[in-house]
Amino acid sequence: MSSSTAFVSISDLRKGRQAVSAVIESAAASGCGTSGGSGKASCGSSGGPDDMPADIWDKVKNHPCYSEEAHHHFARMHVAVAPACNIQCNYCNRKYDCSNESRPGVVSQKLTPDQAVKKVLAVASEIPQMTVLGIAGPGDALANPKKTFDTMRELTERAPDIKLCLSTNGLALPEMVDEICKHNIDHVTITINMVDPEIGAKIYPWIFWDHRRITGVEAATILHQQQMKGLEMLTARGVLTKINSVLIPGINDEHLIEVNREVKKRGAFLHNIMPLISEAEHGTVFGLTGQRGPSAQELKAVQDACMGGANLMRHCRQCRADAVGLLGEDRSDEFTLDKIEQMDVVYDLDKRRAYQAQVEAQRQAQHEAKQSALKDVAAGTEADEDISVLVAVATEGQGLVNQHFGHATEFQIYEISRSQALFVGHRRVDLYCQGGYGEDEQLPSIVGAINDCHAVLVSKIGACPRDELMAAGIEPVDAYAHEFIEKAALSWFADYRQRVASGLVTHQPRGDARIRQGAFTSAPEAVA
Ligand code: CLF
Ligand code: SF4
Repeated sequence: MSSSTAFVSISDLRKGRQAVSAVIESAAASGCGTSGGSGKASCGSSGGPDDMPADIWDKVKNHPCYSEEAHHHFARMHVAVAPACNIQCNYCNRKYDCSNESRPGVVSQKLTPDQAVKKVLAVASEIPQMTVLGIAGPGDALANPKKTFDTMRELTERAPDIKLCLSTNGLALPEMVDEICKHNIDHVTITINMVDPEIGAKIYPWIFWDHRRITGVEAATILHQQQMKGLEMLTARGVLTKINSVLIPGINDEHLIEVNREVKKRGAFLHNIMPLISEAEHGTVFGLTGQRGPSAQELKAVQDACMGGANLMRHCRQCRADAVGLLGEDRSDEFTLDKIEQMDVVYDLDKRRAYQAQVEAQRQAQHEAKQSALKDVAAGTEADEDISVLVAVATEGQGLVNQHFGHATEFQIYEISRSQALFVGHRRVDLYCQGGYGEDEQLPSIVGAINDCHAVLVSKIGACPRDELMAAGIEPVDAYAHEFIEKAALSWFADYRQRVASGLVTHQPRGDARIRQGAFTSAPEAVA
């Protein structure tokens, strides 16, 4: 790994956690007035067709979770038909229902299979780039087999171009593999947080198994065995599997490296390591006992330590169990049952295919722009070979730098060096621009969220946030508006390296950043 983003090791982080609060507080102290300026106004998820067999590429190329490239262009939706769960995780509380504050285990509207099918057809007619239907909770898809498979069966007939996907904690998986294959469900996510039942006992207080509740290490042992068996069976049947792991600092952080090894051995296609979300107000055991989630640097350290093992997914948004839209946006409010009743639903397969062909062309153009920009950077100045930086990007989708700083609710984070432009995560933030004016009190939290970045690429930015970012050491860049993200980031990086080489700028490492808790997500198993 290269120098400036060669983040400290996991144990270093344990020894002396770098607090981001100091940065955030200092940014707060230097607030900028009242109404801001023009702020008013490797193979795996990043792999392409050359990295995998054609039949696999065909399965992932328009699946926004299985392909990082695809996630800029194609959408997914979830239908919340699976309320029950057969285990308890210490990070889950499914009692809440608050559509303003989506968080693990929250869902707005539970559906019957008939309602779910109606909703899928409605979304498919409005959002032709929606290519994947997932069942991801709000409980466990396979703890509700009838509802899950009734929905899938009907959709296979009525929406044949939509890929089917489900996520599960794995307890009931081995017994369901035949049924999964019968319904042509090509993508299955299993949440695996441990391969050591002693660690599992700290995460799962109980499971419901063989008509009784089982606790402790015995429960975790059964869960572990079922997860491994289920994964092996799916691999043997050619189903693409993704493993989700929730990173719980002090409990399974370093252990996830072993999880990565074990799932790779058993044929997992992707490994998605996600931060624990554990605010006290969520009412989860971890939330109430003060178990914290990881910082951005801690999450990246574990993900980086897994490089070379099972391929990593880093673009997960920990979606709600009723999410609709591109990853990172949530259009579920547009498709409530009462609104669907008023809609003129026309499922036009040809129209969908034609639209998706255009989207695919855009995806391909983005891919080519990235390859060509990489060549240019590699051919550039020889100075500072080892420089590697993170940049934040404001985007509304299509793989473009096409969002104003003040309109961003998340920033996408890319790691840029001479040899790569790699999506490594996203950071959720509060809107800076509200009601047409910049909200200066939001700036410290935005700076805290991207504090590990050297630059932020936006389509436009006002004078006030610009000054604030520069004071925090983050370069605001609007020179690449409406260009493809990787091309823009690599072009900025080439310029940055030249400035470093000429002595205009001194390259400095950045600090840690804060992962915002409690945003629009659903249960970690409820999610894939
Ligand atoms: Fe849904 Fe999951 Fe299928 Fe995707 S989500 S069931 S694989 S269609 Fe995707 Fe959402 Fe992350 Fe899941 S971003 S939480 S990985
Ligand atoms: Fe069940 Fe998922 Fe909640 Fe865990 S996170 S208790 S598996 S619904």
